[in-house]
Amino acid sequence: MKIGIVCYPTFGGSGVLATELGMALSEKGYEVHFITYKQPVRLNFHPNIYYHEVSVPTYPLFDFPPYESALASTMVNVIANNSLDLLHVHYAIPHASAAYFAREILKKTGKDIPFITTLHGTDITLVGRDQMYAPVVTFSINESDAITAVSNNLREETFKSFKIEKDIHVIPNFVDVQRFYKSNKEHFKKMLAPSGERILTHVSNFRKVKRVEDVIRVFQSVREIIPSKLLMIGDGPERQMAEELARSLCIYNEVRFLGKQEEIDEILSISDLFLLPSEYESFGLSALEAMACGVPVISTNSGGLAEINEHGVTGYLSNVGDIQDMAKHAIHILSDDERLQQFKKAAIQHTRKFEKKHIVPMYEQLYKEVIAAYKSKKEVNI
Ligand code: GMT
Repeated sequence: MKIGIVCYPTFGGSGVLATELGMALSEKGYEVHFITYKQPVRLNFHPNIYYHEVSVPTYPLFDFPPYESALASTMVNVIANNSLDLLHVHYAIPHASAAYFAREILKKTGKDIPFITTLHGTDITLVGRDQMYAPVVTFSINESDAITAVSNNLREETFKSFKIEKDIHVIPNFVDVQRFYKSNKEHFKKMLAPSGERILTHVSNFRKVKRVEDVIRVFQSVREIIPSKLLMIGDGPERQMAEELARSLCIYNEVRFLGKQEEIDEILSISDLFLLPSEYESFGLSALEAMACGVPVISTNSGGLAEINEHGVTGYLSNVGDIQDMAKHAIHILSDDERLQQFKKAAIQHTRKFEKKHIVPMYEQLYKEVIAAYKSKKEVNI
């Protein structure tokens, strides 16, 4: 089977998941064609993987270069030239509408193929809900040959916010446990926490929805009781604010801003606790990756987080903005070695059901069903 994958190539969760999925499929013998404007960050070489770059020619007339048209045209060319069987787009905007456009263009040549849209979160909850985008998002989701969402919560949110006329399949995100596991990096830990301090970690794209200010404030309360260090991984619009806050609270020396990192698994391996106080997470892939490395999670209870973080078992859930509650739970876990070990073990155990080997076959099954249904629909229309 030949599959086209369209995603954002950046450090965001949707791009990471799409890349991991494409790599997993290529290892299983599928031919996978990535169509993006830049090489996805986690994309490794594999003989079954092809990468097609979307280039957007500019012209002085264009204040806004027409990316969606460039993407749709690239999709048309890649599908036709490589005889793809299916297109799988991750993140609705503008990937689903570009896929619809490409499919309709290809119908004229008889080379059209079905497309699946996977909803990831902010495409529905933030961007998608803006009335500006609603007509196009609703239409292109409904025109998809199948729709998937990464959590039950996102499925419900989508039905609440848009007039969706089809079912939405829930296929949760997955983690590659060959890469995300607790490895021995004690020498590295000693460098960052020379006096045996506990290490708390946050990974995100530092957008407002992540509430990075809460990360700093929770850490401030924890370190008053427990000697600890905070590692801030990632970059984005709220980073400067977070750095200034850490300075103004006089804890800057205890906080390391490490920027974007590719070897996140190594950093997670030396971490004792993961903080994710987001306003909303459809899923929280970064928390799942942390748990796979044996790191308990302190998160909010918003969105799909309760579907991956089990309260009192793999970590704790608090209301959005309840810094005191999050700090109380963090201190509870970190203040007792035995308890910390118990949470670490439970975190690893809990990630088992989200392993790549269980989730990727769910996509494979859907691909087969969608291709078969599309073929028989085409035959009826001939
Ligand atoms: O918010 C991000 O970190 C980026 C965003 C994206 O689309 O790239 O992540 C969304 O998709 C991830 C993968 O499915 C989910 O794990 C994140 O929870 C989700 N983010 C939000 O819902 C805010």
